[in-house]
Amino acid sequence: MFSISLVLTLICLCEVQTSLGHHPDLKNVAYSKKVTLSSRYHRVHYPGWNAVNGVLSDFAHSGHERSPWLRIDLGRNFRIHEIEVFARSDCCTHQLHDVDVKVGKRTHRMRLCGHITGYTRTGGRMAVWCPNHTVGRYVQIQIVKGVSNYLSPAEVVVWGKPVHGGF
Ligand SMILES: [Ca+2]
Repeated sequence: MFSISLVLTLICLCEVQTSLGHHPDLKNVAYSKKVTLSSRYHRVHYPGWNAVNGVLSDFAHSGHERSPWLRIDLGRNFRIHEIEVFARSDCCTHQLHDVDVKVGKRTHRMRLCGHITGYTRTGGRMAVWCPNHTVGRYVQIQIVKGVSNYLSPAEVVVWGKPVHGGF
């Protein structure tokens, strides 16, 4: 026999799974996927995986270079709707600025999904909405302005769904 509390618990769990504010068909398809950084700040700390672990208090960190990038391999093609990039929450918002967000079925054929101009606040969120019918396996963010930069996002969230329905 269902109790009211059990029903409420189930409703809450469903909301966590689908994330408030997004269509229920969409999920963060980047979560726990493979991440490649163009370079590493540290041999052990701040790996690319920190950008897809669902934790906003840690971050991935590239080395110092002109146009550092971070690429997520979603494992297979998804229909991509929105991509959110969260800045690190402890400091250094200047390390996340002027970013190209690209999506592609192959790493050498990436298309621009959107561009983020300027900076955000500490711990802030930037987002781009991809053109309709954007499909891809790889998502890449890259700083495209300035002579020398670090790239240190706390999290990259990719809202997508399977190309042919069903997870
Ligand atoms: Ca993180």
